[in-house]
Amino acid sequence: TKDDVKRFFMKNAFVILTVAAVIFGIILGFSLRPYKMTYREVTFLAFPGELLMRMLQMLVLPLLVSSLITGMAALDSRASGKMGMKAVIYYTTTTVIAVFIGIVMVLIIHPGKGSKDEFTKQQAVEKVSPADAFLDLIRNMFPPNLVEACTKQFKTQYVKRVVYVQMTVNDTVFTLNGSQQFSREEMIPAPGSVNGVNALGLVVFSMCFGLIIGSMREQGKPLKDFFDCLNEAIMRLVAIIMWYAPIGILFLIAGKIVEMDDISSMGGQLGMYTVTVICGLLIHGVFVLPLLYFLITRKNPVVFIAGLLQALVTALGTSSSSATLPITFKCLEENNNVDKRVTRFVLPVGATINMDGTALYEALAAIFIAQVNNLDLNFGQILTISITATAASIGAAGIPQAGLVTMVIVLTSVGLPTDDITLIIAVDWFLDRLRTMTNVLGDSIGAGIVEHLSRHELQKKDPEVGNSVVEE
Ligand code: DAS
Repeated sequence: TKDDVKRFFMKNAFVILTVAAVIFGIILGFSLRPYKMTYREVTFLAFPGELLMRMLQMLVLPLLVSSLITGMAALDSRASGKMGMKAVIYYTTTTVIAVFIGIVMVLIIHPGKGSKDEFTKQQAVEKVSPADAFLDLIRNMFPPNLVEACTKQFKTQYVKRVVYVQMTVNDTVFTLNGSQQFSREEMIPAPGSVNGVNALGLVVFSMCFGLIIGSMREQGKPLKDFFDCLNEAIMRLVAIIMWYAPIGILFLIAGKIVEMDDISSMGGQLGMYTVTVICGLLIHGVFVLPLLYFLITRKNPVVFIAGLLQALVTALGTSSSSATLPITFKCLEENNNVDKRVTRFVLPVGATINMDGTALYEALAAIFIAQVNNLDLNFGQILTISITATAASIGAAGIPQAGLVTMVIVLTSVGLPTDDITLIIAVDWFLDRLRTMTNVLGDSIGAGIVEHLSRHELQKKDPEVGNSVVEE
């Protein structure tokens, strides 16, 4: 009947609009390609998409801080300790599985044929020794002071869209678009930094701060209520932005399709490499994660993933799991009814350090580069790659092409030429979107699994009525 259709449309409006946006974005993109638009015209075309990115990025840090603080304050230290342990075990397990899949796929398909002649060398990438990259990671967990964490601009330039014109590696000077000069800090996103701000530091601080407020009980209530209210206000802002998201995604995708190189320019090896990455991400995202969800929760993973469609498409459009975070919250809490005390705790941490897609990709790409250089890696080197790929994915920020940059750690750990990252940059804008979708899927399924495993603790305490039993 008419109101059935109306109800169906309202319930699934976002999904329908977003999928339609992707389809129209692709159609618009391919219909504009023959006009060979200039860089400026493409920027104008993608402008509505840029606005969506900025709106979401604007919300990420207040959302991350307020949700983590309220999430931690809602749980007592024992419950959050247990939940944190389950989350860390899930993150480690799925990331190791993802790395294993990446390595097996690249060894089986063997896309690298030991020659580079078909690749057009574009630019070199700055050498970063694994040691100082790791130190950066640890250092960024403890910002010198909160103001510094919030304001210290790492001057992070998203490694995206701009085409490297020439990069001299020694004096680490980068020239982009033929004019601006950027220093190392500006080009290599500090591990865990989002929008130029040290999200990793804020995650660590917010978790500790939230736990302390929770332990202060009545005395901490004003602050707990403040952050609860802040979180609620931000989520209402997200609800408004979600109506704009389909428009933004349409133009993001159209702009990208107009801008991308001719698919035919992708040489045989690069084509096979792309196929290998896609196969690896599909096995992990379509098979491993849903199976894990089903085995642990005994619930239908298809229904759970259908509720995430809006977030997955936003990840596809923005290629940033941090920018997608607000939408991921909405999908999990409203479509999949995951307990807020779990999402507020697991999602911000997951979006910052749990990146299965990135880990799979970095291990796979490193071995592909070895194959292209005709280097046979021994078991020890492959083990080193799997460890550094896991660490690099933890260090990668949830911003576009962060995984491409932290891959420098993986390559230097086994003495592979970091310049060869340029061989895969041509397809990275596309593969980044797929691995970001895998990252968001991994975080979301993690929230579902952690909620299921913590259902006993959660039943004892209900956030609506605080930690005490219901007043008579
Ligand atoms: N784009 C990153 C993210 O947002 C992933 C990556 O670069 O590997 O998750």
